[in-house]
Amino acid sequence: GVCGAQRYEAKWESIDKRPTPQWWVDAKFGIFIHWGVYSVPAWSTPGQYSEWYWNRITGDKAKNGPWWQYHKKMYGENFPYAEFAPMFKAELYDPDQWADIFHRSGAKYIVLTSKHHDGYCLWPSREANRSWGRPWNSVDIGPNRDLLGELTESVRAKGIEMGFYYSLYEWYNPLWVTDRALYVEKHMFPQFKDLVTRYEPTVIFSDGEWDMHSSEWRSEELMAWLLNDSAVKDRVVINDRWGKDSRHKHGGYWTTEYGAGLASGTHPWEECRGMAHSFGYSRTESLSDYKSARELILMLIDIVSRGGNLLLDIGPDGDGTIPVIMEERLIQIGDWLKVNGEAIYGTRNWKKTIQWTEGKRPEVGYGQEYKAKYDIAELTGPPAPEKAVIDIFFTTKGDTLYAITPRWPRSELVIEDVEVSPNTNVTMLGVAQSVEWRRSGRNVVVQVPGLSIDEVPCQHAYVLKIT
Ligand code: FUL
Repeated sequence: GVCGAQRYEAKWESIDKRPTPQWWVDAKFGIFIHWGVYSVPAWSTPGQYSEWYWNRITGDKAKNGPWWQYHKKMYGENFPYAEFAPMFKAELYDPDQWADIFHRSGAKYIVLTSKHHDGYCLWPSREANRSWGRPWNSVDIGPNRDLLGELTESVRAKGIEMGFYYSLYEWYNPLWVTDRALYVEKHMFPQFKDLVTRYEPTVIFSDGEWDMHSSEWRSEELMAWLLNDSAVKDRVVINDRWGKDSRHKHGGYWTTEYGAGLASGTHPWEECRGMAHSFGYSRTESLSDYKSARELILMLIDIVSRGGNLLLDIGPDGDGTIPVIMEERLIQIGDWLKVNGEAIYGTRNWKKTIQWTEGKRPEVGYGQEYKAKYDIAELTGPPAPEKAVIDIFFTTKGDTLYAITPRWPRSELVIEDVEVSPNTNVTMLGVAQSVEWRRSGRNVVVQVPGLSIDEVPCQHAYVLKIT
């Protein structure tokens, strides 16, 4: 290799040794975007993914299930999914406005669906048209715009990293259905290389690892190309969804989905989920399905305190607008991060993390759990005794410990088992006045500043910085 440049072999053994680029581990908060032809019907049964519309109507047809019933009623039984493509107009799409919202949310990277399982591409992919035998990308049918290219430019102009979700497989691609080896060779390989070469994404969120033996995907070969020979080889971050059943085994960072995430940051990981129950926009969801700003902010804090990243999804409408509730939630998270971002970005988990492993957490999921634990207890539970040790999330950076409390602390806050020195200084982020503290055995007792309601630095959670 040139000047000792690292080269990877086309083997997971070799690829798995590649460290995740640090920018991503430091970034902590990204925005996932599921947008495509499915954003036209934008419909799901309760709790289901709207981006699966085509697959669900197909599956429901024989048994006259709810997805098929809806489709038949709205569009008629002879209306093929492909007919949604000309209806996907994105007529109000303003990528600069999207990028502005993303910037205000405090997110450091974006992951857009370049192509979901329906095979429709948001950039002018020649391979899509060729293997489908009809226009099947956003330049040739529907919006007549390079939706992905335009967003990439606007997002980068804001200093935010741009990445793509890319589904290896496509439910009904004619080539996939007839000859999988040829699909990989003539469709997937050139298409993926075109995407990477043209737009130079710094995150690849691969998906769709089902249905074949790992080796048939030849994904080790594709990754060796990405990490050795592409323009983004040094900066690009990859996830773990490569090959059949590879999650938490191969590739880069580990992914969880509408899950609890992992217990600690010993291996880079990221939890992805929407603000309600779907990734693609579902018009059937109402306010009560959406997480509150408080729930989302606590979710971010919790994940980061366990060394993970949050990739929070939005589902734009087929008309190109971001539903206002999603916009508002992003801005609310950004407002919190403006004051407290230093306790999130670039941090690592502390020695003490809450030991939740994926699947071990209560079924109810993050939002309701946070509600039960913090909000409801706060409103209806017995008043916490003075000097009570309350739930605290921790992050660290260098010699600094950040203690993040999910409610305004009582007059004294006890933080257990902290190393301090006589030079230790304690402040609260966003508060000018200094914070008094004292040792008590192995604990630090912090005297919380007495602020009036208009003096508190933010809502939802407060950060004590112990240096
Ligand atoms: C899953 C997909 O099937 C979902 O539709 C969504 O894209 C999620 C992030 O990954 O496996």
